[in-house]
Amino acid sequence: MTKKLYLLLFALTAVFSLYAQSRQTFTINNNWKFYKGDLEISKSYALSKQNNTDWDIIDIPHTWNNIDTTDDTPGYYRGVGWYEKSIFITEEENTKTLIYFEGANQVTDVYVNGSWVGQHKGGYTRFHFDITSFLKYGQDNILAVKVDNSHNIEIPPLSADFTFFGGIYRDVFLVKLSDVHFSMDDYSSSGIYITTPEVSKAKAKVEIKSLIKNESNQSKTVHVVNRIINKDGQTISKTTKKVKFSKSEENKTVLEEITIESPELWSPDRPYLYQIITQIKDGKTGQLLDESIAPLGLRWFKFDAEKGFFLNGEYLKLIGTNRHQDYLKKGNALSDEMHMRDIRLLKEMGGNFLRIAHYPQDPTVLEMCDRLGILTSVEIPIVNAITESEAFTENCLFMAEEMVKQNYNHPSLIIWAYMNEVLLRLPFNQKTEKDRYEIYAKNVTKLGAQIDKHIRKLDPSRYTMIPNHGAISRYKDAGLTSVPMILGWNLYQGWYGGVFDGFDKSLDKLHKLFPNQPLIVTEYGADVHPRLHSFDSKRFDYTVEYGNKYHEHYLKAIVERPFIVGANIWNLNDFYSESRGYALPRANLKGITTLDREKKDTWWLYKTFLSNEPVVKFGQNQWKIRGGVAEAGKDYCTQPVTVYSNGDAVELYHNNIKYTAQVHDNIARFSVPFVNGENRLEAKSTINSKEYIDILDVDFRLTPNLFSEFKDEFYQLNALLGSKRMYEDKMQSIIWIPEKEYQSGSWGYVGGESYRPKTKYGGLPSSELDIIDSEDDPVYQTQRVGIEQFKLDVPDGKYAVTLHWAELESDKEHEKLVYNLGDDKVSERITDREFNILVNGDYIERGFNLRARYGSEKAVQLKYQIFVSDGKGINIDFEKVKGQPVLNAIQVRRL
Ligand code: GCB
Ligand code: CA
Repeated sequence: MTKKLYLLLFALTAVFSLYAQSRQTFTINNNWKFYKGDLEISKSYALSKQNNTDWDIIDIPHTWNNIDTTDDTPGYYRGVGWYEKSIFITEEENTKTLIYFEGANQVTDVYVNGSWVGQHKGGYTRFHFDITSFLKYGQDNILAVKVDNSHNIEIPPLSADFTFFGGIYRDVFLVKLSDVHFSMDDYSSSGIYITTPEVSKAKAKVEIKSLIKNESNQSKTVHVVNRIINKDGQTISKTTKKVKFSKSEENKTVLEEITIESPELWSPDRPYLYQIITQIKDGKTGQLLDESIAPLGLRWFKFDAEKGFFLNGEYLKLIGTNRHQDYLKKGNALSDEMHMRDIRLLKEMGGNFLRIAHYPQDPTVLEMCDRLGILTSVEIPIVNAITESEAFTENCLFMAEEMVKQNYNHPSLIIWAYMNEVLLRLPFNQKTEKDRYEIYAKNVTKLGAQIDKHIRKLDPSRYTMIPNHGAISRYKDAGLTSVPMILGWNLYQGWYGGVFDGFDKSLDKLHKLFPNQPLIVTEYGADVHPRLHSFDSKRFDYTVEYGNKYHEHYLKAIVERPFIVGANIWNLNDFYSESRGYALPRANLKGITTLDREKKDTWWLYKTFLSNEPVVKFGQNQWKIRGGVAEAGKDYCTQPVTVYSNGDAVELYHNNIKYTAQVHDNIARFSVPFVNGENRLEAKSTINSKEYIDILDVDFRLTPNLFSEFKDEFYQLNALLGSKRMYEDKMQSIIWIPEKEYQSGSWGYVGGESYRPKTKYGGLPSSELDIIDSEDDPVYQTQRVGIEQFKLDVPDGKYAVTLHWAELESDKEHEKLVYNLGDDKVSERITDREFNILVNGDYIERGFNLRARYGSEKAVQLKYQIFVSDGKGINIDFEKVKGQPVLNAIQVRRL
């Protein structure tokens, strides 16, 4: 809409509001009182007066879990929180007042002046209450809202790999309506439903159905005006319908059909949006009574199980991400702009597909997808399991209807989904409780079928989908795979278990098993901590390099197969998940951006492949402090460097030397001899006969191999024991490098082996452990067990040696790898250990017992100052008393 039109509308509304109101919608987000805990509500006075301590003043969006889910203590508050706000209501005639929530997690009760107005169940859909009859006019009114995010077996999700932040975490509005208005009673929808039963290049048929409510108790004649305006704000069609309400008649459905000749089509490349303005006007006075604006995107689409997806008759591979709605330290309480930013991030990457998982999100998400041209699916949060009860079923169906009706008018939306990996968390053992399991599986399928049928009836114009996990036969045997139109698969071969090739094999197997259903890879991903690196990366080490390998393989496999109609990376962003320990505690790190939306390498990998824009970008471009050991007889250390490019070749300049590499699958790979200190890398690539450049400055900390041949003065060594990882600590500006074995004249460990948790497949990696009292968990997550010595043949001088430990043998009951989609078996092993520590022959600790002194998984540091003389170097001995001595990391600094 143009500015002029806005002004005009605004002026009109202002004029009419002199004698009556059309719709007014405004937030009441600011200055609520908030109390964490439950209270008894009373009619006579405000809750906050009755209990006037412990109330905070907060603004909405708000959650009470943004901090307690990020700390070292497991668990987060799940219970009741009370919100209270006083609002002044002026004397107004014929005005309906609604309170409208975009979302609150998860059960919400609304009270006005101490009286209960209503309750809403479910944390991710919108809802409203008509509070007109509860209000006192010309007075202050007390709004009180009780929100409860306790575990509730009747409301999905029962469990899931994300934090269930409690609170009123999306905008809350007051809506003022005249007594004839579009009805929001239909599951808090807008009351307007737009369909396009026929679209082609030649013409488009548009159907506009509006639900109108007359609350005046009088007969009424109104005019319903529908206008379609194009992108430039010009009206291309206008229709008016006269509608009569008899005295007792409350609701009417008004249907309008409009044909647009030679329509502009909507697509990711050109997301052309019309708008439909629907107005209700008084039949006598012409006064505007209500008004609604909806986007109109004209497109048609089809999924083909063999050939893929077609939009407006043209083939389109759908590639994009999933998205969770949280952000660093904010939990799920985000501003509209923060939601919008994420969708831009996806578009900027070249993505054309978004799975809004695992729940409906803020309205701005779909608005942005309409505007930017991103096709979407939305789903209700039935995750992992169901409850076999009528109440649960009812809530699922209710949520499904809310989802469909509230999001009905978005052209970007093409798929309704429900039930994510619903046979992952089985309440009954498939073997030992076979009979009971089979009943459960039947109930799951029955529920799925009910939801599917319900959705198809509500909206026959879109597809339905169920995303399953990799245990294919479970879903097939239960009959669940024949329920939805599209099958989604969440596949993690090479992460939770198996190897990358297992992914390719699964895809081909799925196509054979389900030749008539379109297949989407609804999830795939690997956890990446952007500060962890390894040139010998392994699954579950959380390194950038492993994540890169994973996505390079998966992307290729997806692109090669037309029958894979689409794929969604898990996930656009890292997100909070309380049950996870990991490299960065309490978060799932499979995002291609971080919790604060720093772009990981994988984001660039996809951008280079998907985007039409020229890309030349260093991989590992956030890795500014590198480190490594000088090669024998040399004063440099050679390390791989990658450049993403959609050109044919890349030239790389380093220290006045030029290297050239061909681009394969969007990557040029180099080996660069890094010298101590500043290293400027410059990459050049010619794309469409223009040259593009990227520059990366690396601060390389060269560590001596033989101290005697090291040119620069030895300053510092930071080594991780039992590890092949490197960890960049930006805050302290240091790089941790992997251990190495001691050799004469050099440094390293003597004896011992890398810590391996005793599990079936090497199982629960220690990189899963949440280390207490450290922000640098990776420093402590690995260790050398049975270490005898750590030696450095440093020159004479004064040194500070810091030894770092954490006992990795847990003494706690952990719920480990909750989202283990492989089948690693976890077993606990508890050993006790005691050892003596000697530095250059002097006992500095005797009977050192980590667990006894500090407990397990707690970061411990001991710093010693040492004078080295007579060329003796530094010798740290570990003498075993009981069990095996360990060391997690060591720092040696010259003073
Ligand atoms: C899944 C789940 C998702 C998890 C993801 C993971 O399959 O659908 O909720 O977060 O795997 O990272 O394990
Ligand atoms: Ca919002």
